[in-house]
Amino acid sequence: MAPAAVDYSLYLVTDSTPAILGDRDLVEVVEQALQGGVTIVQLREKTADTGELIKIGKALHEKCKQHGIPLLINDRVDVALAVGCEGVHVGQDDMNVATARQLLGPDKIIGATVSSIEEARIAVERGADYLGIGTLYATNTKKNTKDILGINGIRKILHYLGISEDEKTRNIKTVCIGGVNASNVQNVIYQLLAPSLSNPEPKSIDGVAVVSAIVGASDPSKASQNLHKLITSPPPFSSRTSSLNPPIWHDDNAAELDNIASTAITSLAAVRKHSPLSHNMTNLVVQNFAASVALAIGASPIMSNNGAEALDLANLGGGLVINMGTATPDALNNHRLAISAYNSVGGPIVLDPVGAGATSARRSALSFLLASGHFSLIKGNEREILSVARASGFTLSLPNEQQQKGVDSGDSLFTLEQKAYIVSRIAARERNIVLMTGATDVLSDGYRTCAIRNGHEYLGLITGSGCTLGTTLASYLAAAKKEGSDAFYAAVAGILHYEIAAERAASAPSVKGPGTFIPAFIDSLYHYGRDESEAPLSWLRSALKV
Ligand code: TPS
Repeated sequence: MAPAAVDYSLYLVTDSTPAILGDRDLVEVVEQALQGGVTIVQLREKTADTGELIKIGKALHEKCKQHGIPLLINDRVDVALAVGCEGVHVGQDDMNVATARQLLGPDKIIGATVSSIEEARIAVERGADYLGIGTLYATNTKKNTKDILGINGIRKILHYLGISEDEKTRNIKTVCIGGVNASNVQNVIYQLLAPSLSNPEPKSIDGVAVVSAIVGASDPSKASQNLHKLITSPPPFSSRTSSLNPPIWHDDNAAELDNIASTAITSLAAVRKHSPLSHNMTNLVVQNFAASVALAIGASPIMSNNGAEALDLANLGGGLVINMGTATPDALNNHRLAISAYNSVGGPIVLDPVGAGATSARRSALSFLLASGHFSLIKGNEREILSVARASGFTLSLPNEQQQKGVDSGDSLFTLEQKAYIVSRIAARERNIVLMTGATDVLSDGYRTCAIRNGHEYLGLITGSGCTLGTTLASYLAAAKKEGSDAFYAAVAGILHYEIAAERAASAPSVKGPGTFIPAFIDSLYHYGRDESEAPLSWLRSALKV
């Protein structure tokens, strides 16, 4: 088999330690994995004698050949030669790739473990056919790994390879490894796919390599089959439109305004029709207010910070808001459980990285959350979104930036064009929607970017207005998912509902300031769109400030 023709998509690496294999026979476990659909196998035995290793290698090679799947041997070129299999995989402490190539010749497959750009550069230069990039996530299978790279670390190496002027470097095959399993594999691949437009990373990952998710599974065949299915089908959270509409920069684009107004009406109707669950993991300070807002817009609130019940709640088809207001280790653990629960059923998640740039604990909490799964929408003020940009791997340096104080946004650091650039680049990279709030809100899904100038200053003078915008957005996204409609327009519709209601409440005769604004705002959220049944489009059209 020519090295270039190899399918790296589901790469099995074996392990005979009792903690993973149990008392089962390795050859049988690999046979089951082959039946389940693994596409390449590596025999990795750190303790067996040479004779024993050759024996297992030959047995595995027979099985692999029956399935037309290549077998590689970890570290041992001599064993690969004795077995007559398709190649070797070498780690940083093993024989170097150039020597292995000399011994094995040009037709065998040689892979190398790399955890940095420099290691990747050297492995390609020495003639590797593919790179095993890791460690992605912390794993019990290999504790002595130098680096936990996370998605961003993998991206940096892919970026280096993808922009190279050398064709061999650009075309090198890659898999990532470390802690990959059924609960995160789709997210991993999704986040490491090169987007087709606004292409921040020019190179995609070619596959995932796993040890314990298959060898340690009670049914290795089913586990492989399931991983194979997850790898080859789009993740439930990928429901984005494929139409590449031009950016919505318009004060004067009447057709687009009508489109926004009419989708705002249908999105609102969908929220009221489905009354989706709005699951809030949020601060004690805002729970009461968030529940009232959810009820007023037509959703069904539940305030639960308990990760253990997140899967049951996710199965009810609603949306989740994660508010990073209290980023304690306990809270983060509950968040992680909830993220994987909602990701597993494709339920929308809104991340509100409150005060993300303010302390180093919050910065690491944000990185932890971003590494835990996929968010449908990330919303925050300028400084929070700036922290998201950094945590997502962008290097941004701004001359006049001060450290963030508290959770208030302070004066604007950016022009509108800069804001649009930042949100669209993060959205393209995270493959989601990013909203930067402020006097002008800017949101983008990486394809379309929109500025909204509705809202009222009183929103900045009450507690929890940011959090409850998150509540509103999660409800709109959940309703859009039930309808199968466009999440970006649903997010625009949610923002309009919230901000136009605020404008109306602020001008009510009873409102004298932020205190009296709160009850009027809840009334206004409730009445929004109900009193205008005669001409729904015209009232919205006149209220829009996009
Ligand atoms: C293709 N390696 C890095 S992490 C890890 C291993 C074996 C353990 C993953 O276990 N890339 C390739 N082959 C290798 N042997 C390595 C890297 C080294 P789990 O999936 O249980 O987390």
